[in-house]
Amino acid sequence: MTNSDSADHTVTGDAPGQFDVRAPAGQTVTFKAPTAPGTYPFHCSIHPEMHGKLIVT
Ligand SMILES: [Cu+2]
Repeated sequence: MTNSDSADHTVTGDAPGQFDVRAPAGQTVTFKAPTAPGTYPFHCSIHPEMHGKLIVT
């Protein structure tokens, strides 16, 4: 994934141990996503008000 923002962010699964990757500002990083189909809510550990959903199909 690419962080196009000017601030660092993380993609951290809401459930402990799912996935947690730090994406520095302006950089592209990879992480190991869950393989089981489903919807995985995540947040940014730097900015806890930021939320998203990773959908594995
Ligand atoms: Cu953030």
